[in-house]
Amino acid sequence: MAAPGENMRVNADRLWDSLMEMAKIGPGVAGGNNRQTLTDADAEGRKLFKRWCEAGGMTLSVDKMGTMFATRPGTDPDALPVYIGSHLDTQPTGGKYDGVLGVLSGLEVIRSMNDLGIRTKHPVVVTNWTNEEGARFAPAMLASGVFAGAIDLEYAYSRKDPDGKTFGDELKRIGWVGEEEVGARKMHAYFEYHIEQGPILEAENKQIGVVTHCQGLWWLEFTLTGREAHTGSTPMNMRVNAGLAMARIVEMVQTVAMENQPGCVGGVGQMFFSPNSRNVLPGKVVFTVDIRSPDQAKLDGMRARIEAEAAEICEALGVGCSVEAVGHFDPVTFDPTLVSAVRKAAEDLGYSHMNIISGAGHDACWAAKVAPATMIMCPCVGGLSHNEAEDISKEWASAGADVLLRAVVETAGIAE
Ligand code: HGY
Ligand code: MN
Ligand code: MN
Repeated sequence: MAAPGENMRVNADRLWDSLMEMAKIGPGVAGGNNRQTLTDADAEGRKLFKRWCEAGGMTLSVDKMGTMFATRPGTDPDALPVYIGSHLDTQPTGGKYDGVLGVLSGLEVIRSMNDLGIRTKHPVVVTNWTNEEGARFAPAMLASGVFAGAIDLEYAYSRKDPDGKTFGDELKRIGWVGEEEVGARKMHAYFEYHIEQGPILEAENKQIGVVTHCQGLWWLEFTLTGREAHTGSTPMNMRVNAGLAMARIVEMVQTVAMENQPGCVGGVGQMFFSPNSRNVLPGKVVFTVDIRSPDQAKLDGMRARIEAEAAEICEALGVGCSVEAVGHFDPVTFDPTLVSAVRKAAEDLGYSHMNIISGAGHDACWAAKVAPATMIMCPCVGGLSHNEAEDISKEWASAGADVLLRAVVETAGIAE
């Protein structure tokens, strides 16, 4: 019998089966998932995760943002827990692995420790953060942002989805308002395992991303006010065309991002026209600009330039323009000790690995504000994510989970 921890690997088949089981909940239309936060599908996924955690001997606690914390006790009840977290909510046309891989790999770490008879000094807690995606209720990483004290609970409860439903009402409707104060619990360390959602690891043929940093983000929500008018009978020189202003701003965002290369991105993923009728010039256009960079000065410089040039574009067209920052976090540097634990685990396991900066935002970015935190990444096919065709291999999935298991056990300490 190997000493506890010697043959420390997860059960790859069991992890894969759990991923495929969860993927059946909130199916998309093209093989992915539409399990948006606080929908009935989200509630069903939560129930399944709760059942699995309890079957694994864990106890569940829920906070006032609905975030789920499943605890496996350690031998030292006074020791702060080591957390493993990510999210079960998906984009409307999401993949089966974004977020879910991290939560279910955390569960697999617990299941594997149970199988291997490993007892740790620090407790280990697996976390499902509410509303990581920010697709239905902006901003992204909402619950972890409240947990880190960066976002106010009442503000979070007030956020509205496109149908005007509030976060607070929807959380109550699905029955997942917990008792626990958000952010009351303290962490010894936080790990998040996630697909890369970009092309680098696959292109470099590396199994493991040792995540050292995450780029920062601004979500700038523009509201442009034009004049509703007939698209046929209104002469061109009489138009107050908010749609044209929006088009010029989207083009300008592209220009600003390209002029700030390398190391930044900018684009628009969502826009609303009102009244959104084919033969009515829009009276109102609302859209969100998403800009990101690992460089703080570049990120903030892009924001300032985009807001200034958008105002000029709108003024020239006589279009009203207001902008609100509806999402933000600064670039993140992850904890060097935990980053080294991840790198050592990959080396001990003989997995190819490289340092990487996360392009996407994650709950780990907020966790890093209140505890030592870091991330592990695995490749994804073609770097594709936020697309139902998002794909990974079972081998990629379990390699990262093996690294997670070893890094967590190393950090939580094997009890004598
Ligand atoms: O937007 C992001 O980076 C994350 O997917 N919520
Ligand atoms: Mn994610
Ligand atoms: Mn995502």
